[in-house]
This record gives sequence, C-alpha cells and structure tokens, in this order.
Amino acid sequence: MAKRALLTGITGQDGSYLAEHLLGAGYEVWGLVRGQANPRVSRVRTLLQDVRLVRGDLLDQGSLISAVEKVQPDEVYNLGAISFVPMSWEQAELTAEVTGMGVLRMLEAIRVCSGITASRGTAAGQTRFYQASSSEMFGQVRETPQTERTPFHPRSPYGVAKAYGHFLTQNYRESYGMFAVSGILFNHESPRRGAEFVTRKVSLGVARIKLGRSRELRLGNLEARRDWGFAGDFVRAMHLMLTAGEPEDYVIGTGRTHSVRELVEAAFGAAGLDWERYVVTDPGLHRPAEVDLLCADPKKARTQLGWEPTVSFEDLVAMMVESDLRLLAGGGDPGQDSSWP
Ligand code: NAP
Ligand code: G4F
Repeated sequence: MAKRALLTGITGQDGSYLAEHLLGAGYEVWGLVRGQANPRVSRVRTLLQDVRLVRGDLLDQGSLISAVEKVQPDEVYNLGAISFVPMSWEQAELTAEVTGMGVLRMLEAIRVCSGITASRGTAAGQTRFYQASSSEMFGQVRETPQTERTPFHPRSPYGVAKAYGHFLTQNYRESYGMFAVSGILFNHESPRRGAEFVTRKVSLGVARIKLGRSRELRLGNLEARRDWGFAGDFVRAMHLMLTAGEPEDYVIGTGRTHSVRELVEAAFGAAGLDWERYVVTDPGLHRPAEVDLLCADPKKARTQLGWEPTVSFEDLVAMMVESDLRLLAGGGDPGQDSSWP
C-alpha cells in the first residue's frame, strides 16, 4: 500500500515542491487547507491535481485532530507558518500562535490520535513528524558557518516562534519517543517564491524594468548576507530526514553566502542591465533588528543523508529572472505590496 503523507503549507512554495517530490516517490499526498474561500486553494487544485485536500488550521486543535484521524498519515510535514519575517513584528501574537503554537497543536494531534503517552511511548509504525525549522533561529550568529550545534539568538518574533517549535519537536522526541525531527533550513528560493521575499522581489523588479513597465526597484539593506539555495533541492532533504533510520535534526544549506547587493548585481546582469541605474535604497525598508550573516555548514546532511544541493546561486538567480520575464511577457504579474520591508 502507498505511504500516506500529510502536508501543512501545501499552498506555499515548499508545499508544492514537496508534494511533487512525494507523488513522484509513489506517496498518497494530502494537503491541509484553511479558510472558507482561500484563493490559493483553487491554484493547488489546478497545479497539484493528484493531491487530496483536507480542511484544517494550525490555530484550531480540533481541526488538526480530525485531519490526522481522517488521513491516518505515515508522515506529517509541518510547513505551515507565518513565514515572512517583517510581518512577525506587525503581527507578533499571530506569528506566535501559527508559527510557534501551531507546532504544539500538530504534535498533540499526532500524539492523541496515536494513543501515545509518556509511560506507553511510541510503537513502531507510528506517524513520523517533520518540523520546518529555520536558520532565522541563529539570528545574531555566534559562529560561522552555522551547524546543528550553533546556539540560537533569534532577532525577530518569527525566529523566536521557530525556536519554540524547534525545541518542542526535540522535546516530543525525548518525552514520547516520537520520530519527530527538525530541518534547520537556510533560505531557499524558486520561481514559486512569494513576491514579498527579496529574491522574488528582485527577479520581478528586473523583469518589469526590462519590459519597460517600471523604472526603479526600491530595496532595504543591501549588505545582509544569506545562504540561498533552490527549493526543489531542499524538499528532497526533508524527505530524506523523515525516512532515515534515526530521528535527528539537520542543517540544510549550500555552504555559500552572498549579499543582497550580489543578488541584485547577478539578477540585473542576467537580463543584461546595470543594477546601479535602477536600484534605490530606502531606509524605511530596513528591519528593527537584522540578521546580518547566514552561512550553513551542511556536512552532517551530506555525510549521513547523502544530500547535496544541485543548483548554484548564479543558476538560481538566472532561473528566477528568466521565469519572471516569461511570466510578465505572457501577461501575468503577482503584484507587490511596496510598503513591506
Ligand atoms: P510560504 O510559501 O510562505 O507558505 C506558508 C504556508 O503556511 C502557506 O501554505 C500558508 O497557507 C500556510 N499557513 C499560514 N497560516 C496558516 C494557518 N493558520 N494554518 C495552516 N497553514 C497556514 O512558506 P515556504 O517558503 O513554503 O516555507 C515553508 C516552511 O518552511 C515555513 O514554515 C517557513 O517558515 C519555513 N522555512 C522556509 C524557508 C525558506 O527559505 N523558504 C527557510 C526556512 C524555513 P495559506 O495559503 O492558507 O496562507
Ligand atoms: O527574503 P527575505 O525577506 O528573507 P529572510 O528574512 O531571510 O527570511 C526567509 O528565510 C528564512 C530562513 O533564513 C525563513 F525562515 C523565512 O521564512 C524566510 O523564508 O530577506 C532576506 C534579506 C534580509 O536581510 C532583508 O533585510 O534581504 C534583505 N532585504 C533588503 N531589501 C529585503 C529587502 N528583504 C525583503 N523582503 N524586501 C526588501 O526590499
């Protein structure tokens, strides 16, 4: 019988790539969707026709128990979150509830449905759990590159909420013997990335300028450095973690770091444009507290899981710019809220 996977965050970037990956591996894939008339759900119905949908919300414990009871998953991937860092300052409580407490609710749904207690523990064959932890937890980094042992110093309400979910996942593993793991993923991008994140903001900005629809691109801090990889590579790591022999946490990243300035240079260069003619820096787009430098040490994932990234930074940027040029030339444009930092 096919293995069953339940994904929260199915309407997001990672949900789409992970669903495709698991369908390709022969899984029956279920996606948790929320809301009454969520426009992103109809997109999932069109693009991911083989994914079955079940209603639920990370804010609602009962709905998660019902979803787990209905699907009886072998694997749960908790990708749902308020994932945009600037929003976490504006809606800190909601971020804590969805990104932090949502992890507790999903773990509890699995525990209750599997009849796991501290004294009885977990039997073989029970649901495995993946938590989407984040390199934002490293925040003001204590060492570079960052490993599974680097201490956390989160710099945003989002990073704090992720740290709670991370430690809770570890605690359920230790308390109940659950197969519960966290992937500490560094930034990963793709043509499906939300338009509010810097890589997509830049690739869409370049495409608009190249096609004569815009004259400038306003950005915040150009000096921040990130370890940017391709989302399609990163979802393979999630699956490898959940099918490994032992439940362990892993850092997933490329091991290379680039500044936002280098990103901008590469993206405008991919369209044959000189970035300095178009980019305007706006101090209003800076964050209350910045994460200056992220760079992964993915040695453990390489040696224990055999995981390797396959797409370089330069190819990723070119892929996103080319995709947005095609999208806009074909009449599409996701639009952008220019007030977000
Ligand atoms: P994304 O595109 O922003 O997707 C977020 C997903 O969360 C959406 O499907 C959204 O569904 C769902 N969601 C929001 N509120 C929810 C709620 N109350 N109940 C259930 N689902 C809810 O994020 P992503 O880039 O795919 O990232 C996936 C996960 O990895 C997130 O947890 C993110 O924090 C984490 N992460 C991402 C990166 C990265 O670089 N991409 C790096 C490290 C960690 P709606 O459509 O219903 O809003
Ligand atoms: O693309 P970003 O918004 O991503 P950020 O904050 O690093 O968070 C992403 O990666 C995390 C993993 O480390 C995930 F957990 C999280 O869910 C999300 O996927 O910003 C990247 C950098 C920041 O330093 C920001 O200050 O780009 C800088 N930046 C400069 N100008 C900008 C802009 N970011 C955005 N979004 N918009 C700008 O105009």
